[in-house]
Parts: sequence; C-alpha cells; structure tokens
Amino acid sequence: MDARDDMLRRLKARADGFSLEQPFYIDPDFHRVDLEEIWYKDWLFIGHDCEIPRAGNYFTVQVGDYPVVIVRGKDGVIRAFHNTCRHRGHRVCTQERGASARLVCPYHQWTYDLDGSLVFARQMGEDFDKAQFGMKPVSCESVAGYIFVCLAATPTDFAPVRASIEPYMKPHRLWEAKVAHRNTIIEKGNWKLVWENNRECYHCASNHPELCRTYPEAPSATGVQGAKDDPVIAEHWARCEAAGLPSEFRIDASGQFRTARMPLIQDAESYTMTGRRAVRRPLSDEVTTSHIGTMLLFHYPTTWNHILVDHAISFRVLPLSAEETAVTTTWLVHRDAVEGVDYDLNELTHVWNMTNDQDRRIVEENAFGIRSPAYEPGPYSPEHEGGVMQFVEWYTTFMTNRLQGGAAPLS
Ligand code: 3BY
Ligand code: FES
Ligand code: FE
Repeated sequence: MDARDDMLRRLKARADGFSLEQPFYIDPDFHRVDLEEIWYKDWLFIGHDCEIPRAGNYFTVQVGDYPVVIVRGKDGVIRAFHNTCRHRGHRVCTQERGASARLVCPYHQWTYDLDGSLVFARQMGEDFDKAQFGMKPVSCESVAGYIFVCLAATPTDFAPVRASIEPYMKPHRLWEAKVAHRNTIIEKGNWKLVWENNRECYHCASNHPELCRTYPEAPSATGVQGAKDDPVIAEHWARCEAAGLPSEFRIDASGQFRTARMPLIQDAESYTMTGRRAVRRPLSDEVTTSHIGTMLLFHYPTTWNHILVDHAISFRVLPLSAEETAVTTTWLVHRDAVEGVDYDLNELTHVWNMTNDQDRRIVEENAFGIRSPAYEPGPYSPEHEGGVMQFVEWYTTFMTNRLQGGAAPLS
C-alpha cells in the first residue's frame, strides 16, 4: 500500500489517548510524508535575528532535502534563499555561518547580492540575462527576534502567528539580544518522539534532578490543561500582566502554537542550581519586574522556548531522517552582558545541558523500545500527559486534513 494511504488509514483508526503506531516513528516512507506535508509546507522557526546582526551576516540550515541560507541585507531586512546556485546547483554558502558583502558560489564564482540578485557571472555570452538567475527566495518572517521560514510556494498566512506571539515576546527585546551559547545535539529518534517527550513532565522528577530544582513538574505548567484553575498560576499572571507582560495561557485554535508565562518554584528566577539569576544584567531593559517565571512558547513542529528575566533559551527541532533529529539550543542574554563578568557560561548552560542530555537518552531508549515488533501503542496518562495528547491530536488532525486534501480516495 502507498505510504500516504497507509498513514491516513492508521490515523483514522487511531485509538484516542494512545501513542502512535510503529511506522510513524520509524518508517522512512512515513517520514517522507511528514517532510512533504509538514516540513516542506509549514512555517518553521529557524533562528534569531540577533544571530545575524549586521548586513552580510548569514547562516545556513538543512530542512530535509532543502539547503537554505538566511542572510541580512544592506537594508537590514532578513531574507532566506534556496542555497542552490542558479548556475549548476552547487551550494552557494557552504559554511554553517559567516559574513560576506556578497554571496559567491565557490564552484565558478557566480556572485549574488545580499538580496539574491545575480550580479556577476563570468563569460556567459552576450545574450545572458542575469535578471533571470537570481537565487530563489524562501518565504521569511521575523517576529520579535524569531526568524521563521516556509518552503511552500504559497505559504499559509503568518499573520495569526505574529498576532498571537508578538505581544508576549516583544517586552523581552530578543531581536537585540546576544547569543551567549549555542549547541546542537543529535537524538536518535523520530522528531515526534522529541516532541512527545517535551510536552510532558511526567518524566521530570525521576530524570531531571537539576531542572526540578526550579521548574514545576505540575502538568498545569507544561501541559495544556489546568493552568487557569491553579491559584498560584492565576496570581502570577495577574502580577505579570499588571507589570505589562502578557502572560495568560493562549493556544491557537488549530493547537499549533501556545504562549503562557509560568511561575518557577518558590523564589527561583532562573534555571540555575540555586534558582538565582545566572546573568547579573537583565535580559531586557523593558522588564524591571522580578520573579516573572518563564514565558513558554511552543510552535509545532520546530520550537519550544523559555524566556526568563535574565536569559532566554530557544530550542529548534529539525529532522535528519525517520530516526534522527537535531535539537539546537540557543542561550540569549542582554547584548551588553559580558561573559566572566555578568555571567559564568557554565552556570548559565549547566541545567539545560544536563536536561537536554537526559532527554536525549530518554528519546533514544523510547525509540529503541518502539523498534521492537512487540511494541504497540500505549495509553497516555490523562492527568500528566494531556500535552502529549494535544501534540498527537494536532499531528493527527493536521496530517488527516493534508492527506485527504491531496491523496487519492481510499478503497
Ligand atoms: O522544556 C520544556 O518545556 C519541557 C517542559 C517540561 C519538561 N520539559 C523539558
Ligand atoms: Fe555556482 Fe557554477 S554552480 S557558479
Ligand atoms: Fe525532559
């Protein structure tokens, strides 16, 4: 059976409240459908404005089969292009990141302006029209310091994402922050396992001793239910909102993205072993309130985030294959914060480096068990894994709609 038909049949037959069947986590043909229907069509968080602060700064990324370059133009605008030369297809930018006045393909030196137009191509004959061979644009939006791209020829409307997340993010001024540290870990598991693990804290107490010093394991903090009924959270929202920080739990009707500001445990202000701030200088000059907890943003399928009073941490998920996922973590601090003076890099990164490694091992062991022919979908905890159910619901609905829109009817 064709993978798309098989996937649709299994999605329709799925038992509510249970994990997905094995092929969703391991089958390369199912993975291709994920790429084609989600990763190649939807908006993807790809990096931060402050990673490319000056004209000519760029970084590259690989989304499935698509190499993409993101570059800041002379006009300050951030643009994205397919990183494939219009001559014979060599990657134009071969480094992970860099700075260049123009983008020069290393193969035969076709040279592109930062806006993608071809400005130089040697000995191509009299009739050659450079205007026909600019780098192909990729849709690109920047919101409050977060860059999103969409590979679809006709992207879905980004306006609802912007309208929803911008007010929550803006006070933190992340577009002018500084990257204190960034690392990428490879997790040997399907991207959906990375998400399922992220969307619950049922595993936290027994797996994350460092994070649990400051992050509450209550499902109301991580999941999608119960926050409104929790008096501690309600009080936190009222206090933060009064200080001009949008905080209340808000989720998109489709379930694809959520914002909410959550209190940390007791007096904790940051993800350190003591709970005290890791960075002496606050992240944003606009946020003068203390104890603002963590602003949580997720946007499927690429990002979850924690924005604190002294720093912010973003996570970017990119699938490498059916059974491998890259997770890039970026720590952002105030641009004037000085390492060794205002913060100790090890203290700043310790808790999440430990947590990421613990989660990597969980995802890999989860993938191991799922590869067993004896694996069958198991039940999620209604109390603790509401967030996981919500993710799987989103995936199921999204894929069912996409597959019904495009696939041949089932016999
Ligand atoms: O990073 C997160 O948002 C989730 C929430 C709970 C545990 N986990 C690592
Ligand atoms: Fe880029 Fe030839 S392939 S210049
Ligand atoms: Fe975890």
